[in-house]
Amino acid sequence: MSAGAPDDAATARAAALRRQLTDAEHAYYVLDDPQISDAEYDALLRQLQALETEFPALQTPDSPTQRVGGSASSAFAPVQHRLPMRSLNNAFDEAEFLAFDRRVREGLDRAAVPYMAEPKLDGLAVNLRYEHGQFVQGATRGDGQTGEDITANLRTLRSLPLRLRDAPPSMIEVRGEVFMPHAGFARLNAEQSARGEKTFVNPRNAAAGALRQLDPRLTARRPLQLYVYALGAVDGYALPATQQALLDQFRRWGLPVNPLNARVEGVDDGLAYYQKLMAQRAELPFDIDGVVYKVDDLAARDELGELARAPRWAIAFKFPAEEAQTKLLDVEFQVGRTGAITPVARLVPVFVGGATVSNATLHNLDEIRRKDIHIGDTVIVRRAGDVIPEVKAVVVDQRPPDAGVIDLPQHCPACHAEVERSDDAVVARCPAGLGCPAQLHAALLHFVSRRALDIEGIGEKLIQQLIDEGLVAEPADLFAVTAETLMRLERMGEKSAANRITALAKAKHTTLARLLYGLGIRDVGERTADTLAQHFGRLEALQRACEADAQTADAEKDKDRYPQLRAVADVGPEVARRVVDWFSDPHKQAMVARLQTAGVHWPDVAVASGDGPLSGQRFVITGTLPESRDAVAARITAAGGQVVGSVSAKTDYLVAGEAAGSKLAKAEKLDVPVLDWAAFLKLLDASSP
Ligand code: 5U1
Repeated sequence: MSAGAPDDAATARAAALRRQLTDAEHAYYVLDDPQISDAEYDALLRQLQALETEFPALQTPDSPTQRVGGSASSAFAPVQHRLPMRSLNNAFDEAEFLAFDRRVREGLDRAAVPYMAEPKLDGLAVNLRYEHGQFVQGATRGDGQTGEDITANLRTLRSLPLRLRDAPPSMIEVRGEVFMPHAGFARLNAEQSARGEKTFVNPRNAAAGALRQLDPRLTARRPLQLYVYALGAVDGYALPATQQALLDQFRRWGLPVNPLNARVEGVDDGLAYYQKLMAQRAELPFDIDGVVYKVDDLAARDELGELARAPRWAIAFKFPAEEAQTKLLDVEFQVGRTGAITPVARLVPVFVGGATVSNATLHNLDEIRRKDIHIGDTVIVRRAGDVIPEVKAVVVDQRPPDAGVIDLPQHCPACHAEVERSDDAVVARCPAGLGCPAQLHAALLHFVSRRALDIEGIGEKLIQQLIDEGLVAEPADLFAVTAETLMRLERMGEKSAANRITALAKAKHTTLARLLYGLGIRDVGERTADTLAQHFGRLEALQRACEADAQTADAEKDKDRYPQLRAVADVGPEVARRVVDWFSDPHKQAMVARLQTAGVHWPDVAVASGDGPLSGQRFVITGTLPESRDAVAARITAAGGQVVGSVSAKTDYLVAGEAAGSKLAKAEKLDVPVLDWAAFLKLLDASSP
């Protein structure tokens, strides 16, 4: 190692590396436009570290190598805030939000007031002080007057610039929220449990714990992020006119600002923003618990003034709580369509996420052990959007002494067959198939469902009665049900019974994809069913392929197993095995034959000929188009193209209609060309001879 002074080349190289690394951090956290991979970033950082070790004189306080500095301390020094860090008043419903807007409009004597609407992050508020562009101090909110000095920990956040860009004022304090995104939280908890350490209940607690680490090296390992949203004390800076302009200025200084922030013109616009954000909430990469509305015009804020605790010019309109505490009364086991036996929590009813929840899924025994759930525990229940409620965590220190251990049952709770356990003993399965009333019930419900045979008017209760009366033991039996039977069982009127019989008759004319989905083959969802139908075109072709592939089940090499099924787009070895096993079972073969005898029929699907103008091209169809999905697929296959269910890097085009959702987002992410209806017709036209 050289202890001498750095030469010009080393100095220039260190400066270039520092710039590259800082630019990469800025691109990633502020512009949300990563320029280099994590591995490249790490390699550059190591180069800079090596240079700085060789020539310590090259080290600067704002070098990206200096994020983790100093040693562990025993306490955080108090920081007196130069301006109080106020909190926000809350609105818990629309009326309270409208009342806030009324007060603001009356206070300002204006007909409508524009606001900046910003997602309310569920993290920890911090105050960051920059002097002459350098980050010099970071503090928690504390009681609003006095916080704690957590500078060393905050320096480890790569989203926090150590030096501001673009001519910053001589002294400025910015305020924002430190939070942990979901992906990092999941990774952290997985690492914690792999090490046998305590997992965190939610990202907020994990973020709080990370910021309060006495050793900044520990904070540095926690995936924290920052968004800034307000100004504290400033010297030498003339305020812009609006919050929107202030946020733009923050961005120019290189500070990270939430891209979901938006200016709304008044309450109606504000409510639309709230609804839109709430709908996106489950898919966002971080937790939010509402929307903050701030009067956009900064001069108008002065007119309105502040109360001791919170400003008059802002409000947090909270989302309904998605988490609540309750008690786990018992665990019951439910048998699903494929025989999987899943534990379900019976809870003291609790209002959460806008609904009363008294049952929640516990997934499997592995999950129960990982979360350390016992009967009698106080648990945190989560319900987000349409997602099934789940027990997220246990409040361990409230566990009663007689809390009960949960174990899988030995026998199926529905048919008492001895259960089969997976090798790791965490999943139990009832082996009785349709002989188990619970599996039969679930299988029939699936068969009649909207995306399968779509038989209207046949619901859970009726199916249960038909099973109880011994009238149906498999899907084909449904077509033998008569109006007289229905009128007797359900005590329904003649007209209603006739409607159901008509629905059954109508459902007999179906599609191959719907049938394959409706059969309930494990791992064959709607997309796979569709892909299988497109690929084979006829049921007999699929059956023949399964027959041939069954001969390869014991092949030594993985790649020699199930070649015909694996030739289908999106079908991997596991799904191939499931499909081959299903069609090789004589009982299942007979079941399909009986459906055909009962009159269930479907047209053949045009199979990609492979030699049309679109041959070799893979299409995905999504959204509402002027023609039915089947018709669009037929156009594609007629031109030699292939229709697959899901968007991947191998997809050539996404044909997207109105209200396209996640597939469109994925295509855009993967740079898959997206065709609207007009562009699709143009492509077909251009391809036709
Ligand atoms: N997005 C956002 N969150 N949040 C929290 N803005 C915002 N403003 C706050 C708080 C406590 O306080 C204002 C009074 C600056």
